[in-house]
Order: sequence, then structure tokens, then C-alpha cells
Amino acid sequence: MTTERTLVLVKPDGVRRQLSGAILSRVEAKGYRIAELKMMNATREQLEKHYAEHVGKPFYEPLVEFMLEGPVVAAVFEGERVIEGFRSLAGSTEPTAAAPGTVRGDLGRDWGLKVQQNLVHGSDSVESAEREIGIWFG
Ligand code: IDP
Ligand code: MG
Repeated sequence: MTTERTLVLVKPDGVRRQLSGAILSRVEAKGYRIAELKMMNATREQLEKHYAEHVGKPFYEPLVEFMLEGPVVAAVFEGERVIEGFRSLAGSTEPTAAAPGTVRGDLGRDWGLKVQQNLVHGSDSVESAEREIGIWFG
């Protein structure tokens, strides 16, 4: 049995709003284990790799600029089905529509910007998780 891993980022809005601890706490309280944790400033090169799937979309450049606004907290969480479990805790991409009880639903809102500032990133598949963990934790 292989324990799954996922990459979680508290985005610059979450760090700036001093929600990093509250967000990590929700994930830990669910039962997932922190395997790696650090605060860092992302580089443009890392973000271009991380968000390669979004190149060409209207929010791509605003997204990269947003992620460069300040430090992020990067974590690897472990546990059975943690990829799906974290995505469920995070809530849907648009914070206005994200369900109450989720990180984005409880703590996020639309600020009328070109990119949704929605507090967290979580990998969406085993392949993405391994690729993204390599980008952030090499
Ligand atoms: P996810 O973070 O829920 O997996 P993705 O589709 O992978 O969402 O998009 C990456 C990030 O880009 C989102 O978390 C959000 O910050 C931003 N984003 C995605 N779609 C839009 C959009 O339609 N308008 C503005 N920003 C968006
Ligand atoms: Mg995504």
C-alpha cells in the first residue's frame, strides 16, 4: 500500500491575511500528515512550470504576478486519498461559489481582480502531485 502525497500551497493572499496556520490546521485536523513544510518566495521559473497547463489563458499572467506578490507556504501532505481529500477541503476554484465549510468558501471571496485569489493550491492527480512536489521541494 502506497500512501498518497499532495502539494499544498498557501498562496500569497493567505499568507498576507495571516491564515496560513488556520489553513494548515484544517488539513492536519482532517487527519493528513505534514511531510514537508516551508515558507518561501516563488520564482517566475517555478511558477511557469507549476502553471504550465494554464499558459495562454486570460488569467495566466495575472496568476503568475499574484503568486509573486509575497511569500507562499509550501507543504507536502500525506495520507490515503489525500489528493481528493484536500481538494474537497479547499472547495471550488471560485470562492464566491465555493461551499461553506471549505477553505475557499469560508475564508475566500472575489476581490474583483483579473485572477481569483483563492488562498490555496492543491494537486489534482497523482501525476501532478509528483511533478509539483519536484518543482517546490526538488
Ligand atoms: P484550482 O486551483 O482550483 O485547481 P485551476 O483551474 O488549476 O484551479 O486554476 C489555477 C488558479 O488560477 C486558480 O486557483 C485561480 O487562482 C486561477 N483561476 C482559475 N480559473 C480562473 C478564472 O476563470 N478566472 C480567474 N482566475 C482563475
Ligand atoms: Mg489546478
